[in-house]
Amino acid sequence: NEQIIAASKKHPIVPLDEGKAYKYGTAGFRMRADFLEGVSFRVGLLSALRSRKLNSQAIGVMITASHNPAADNGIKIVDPMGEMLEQEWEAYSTKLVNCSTDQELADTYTALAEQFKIDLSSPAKVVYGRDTRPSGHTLVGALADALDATGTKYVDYKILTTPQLHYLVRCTNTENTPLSYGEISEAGYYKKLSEAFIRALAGSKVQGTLTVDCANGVGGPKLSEFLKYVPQDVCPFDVKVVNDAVHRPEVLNLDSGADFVKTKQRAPPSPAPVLDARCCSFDGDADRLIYYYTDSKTGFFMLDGDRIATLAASFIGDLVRAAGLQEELRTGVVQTAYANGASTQYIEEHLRLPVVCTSTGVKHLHHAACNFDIGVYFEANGHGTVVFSPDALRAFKEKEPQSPAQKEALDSLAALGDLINQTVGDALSDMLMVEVILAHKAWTLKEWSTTYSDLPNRLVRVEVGNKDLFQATDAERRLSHPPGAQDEIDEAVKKYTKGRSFARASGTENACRVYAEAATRVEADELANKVAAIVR
Ligand code: NG1
Ligand code: ZN
Repeated sequence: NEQIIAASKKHPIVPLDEGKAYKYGTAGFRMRADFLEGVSFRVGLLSALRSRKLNSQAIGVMITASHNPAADNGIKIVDPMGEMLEQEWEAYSTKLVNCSTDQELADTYTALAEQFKIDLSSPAKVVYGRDTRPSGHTLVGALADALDATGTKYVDYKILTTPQLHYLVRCTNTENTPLSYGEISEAGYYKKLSEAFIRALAGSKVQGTLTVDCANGVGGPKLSEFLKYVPQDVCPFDVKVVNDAVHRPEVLNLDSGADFVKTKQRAPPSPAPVLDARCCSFDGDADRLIYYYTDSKTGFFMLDGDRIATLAASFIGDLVRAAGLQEELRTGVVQTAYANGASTQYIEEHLRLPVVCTSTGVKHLHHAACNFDIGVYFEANGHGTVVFSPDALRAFKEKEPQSPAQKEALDSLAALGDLINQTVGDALSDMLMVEVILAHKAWTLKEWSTTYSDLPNRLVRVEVGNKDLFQATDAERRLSHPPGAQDEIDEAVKKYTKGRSFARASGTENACRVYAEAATRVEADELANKVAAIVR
């Protein structure tokens, strides 16, 4: 305890304004970086406890603020299989971070250890990485001091994308087991992906050039590194990496990246859009992906998370049938209420696959996807992946094929199982998946975009006095509080053809969000405004 107190003095916590507290939110602790040094130290203490609680398995810590401005940063904890921290422990980290003195901090740490019967002399291990933000350097210093003070072993992987850190955590904890996930190194990640990419293409060729906007974040240098692992003679893959100025931290996420493209509904101004070029954008820590192109007649067209989910579900659904596994394996798609209604209808009626709707936040989607043998999940903002159950992975490798076509389908499925990051949404891995599917179908983005037409929709942010008054049920599609609000919304929605609308409190901002869709642009806007007025 003496050691913890002494180390903590070097990384004091910044008191917040009266009535405010630090909170482990949807994406861990996230705010202006100057507040985070003490937070990082305390997250180190918590990770050490969590590792000891889970039989000395390695815990991950990622330092990133994703698509947020360069002056922000964030800290989140990764559980042993590469999944998000268990929800109950979010509350313990919030508690530890909000201790007001070093003594209270040491006491709370000891009390948690006692509560969970943690042997503080047992081994503990933490692995961590950070994005390209300059503030990350100080934050990992504070983290390492906490790990030293608690006798925890650690590996500093330096600069990584968020999904790379998730990968490394899973590899570390599955080494030499039947669940082994890959070589425990950044190079191991590239080798696994490039090898699976070539296998999944199975001779199909990627057409034309792909331009990848990396939001001037960590995805740029990592994508360039990955490309060195793709032998151009075997597998020609023409990628133009743009917006990769990581040596200029002030331009991180500035007028670029997946969040810019999705919220502004236009291509990054730089480089100047080239007509019909196949383009995609990563976000600042490379866990979100959005595709788009600019057509000479119809202008900008975006293929977001909903489109990626439908593309993946359609391709994988066909493979499962071709492999004769449709009776054995349950395939499904998980979305949130923000998914365009046309995409849901397309999946249910055209692809004939079940759709599950969950609350906002990737951990909810991931969890629901794991209830399927093959679970495709994406948030509309481009964060998502496809998860395969152990039964599914076994079937791909062990089922006896009855024909060459069946063998081909099984091999493709096995390759996708290796290509698609099983721990978390991964822009690089998802991009390779999309490229494989487009190559197999010999589709351009235009052909992909004609599978269904989005319903016109509008998302508005409504400032409210106290957003906590707005409580939602039914996967956030209905308001239970304040009383009467939902009845008013229902009345408004009834008047519109194909109308759908809901309001909920944001989990990341102090505001409510209203979403509306309807048969026409005018109606969608009108409905959104009406519901916003009900909430305001
Ligand atoms: P909130 O603020 O709870 O709506 C937003 C995004 C989510 C998710 C989280 C975490 C929308 C409508 N919501 O959540 O999709 O990505 O941030 O980053 O885009
Ligand atoms: Zn991100």
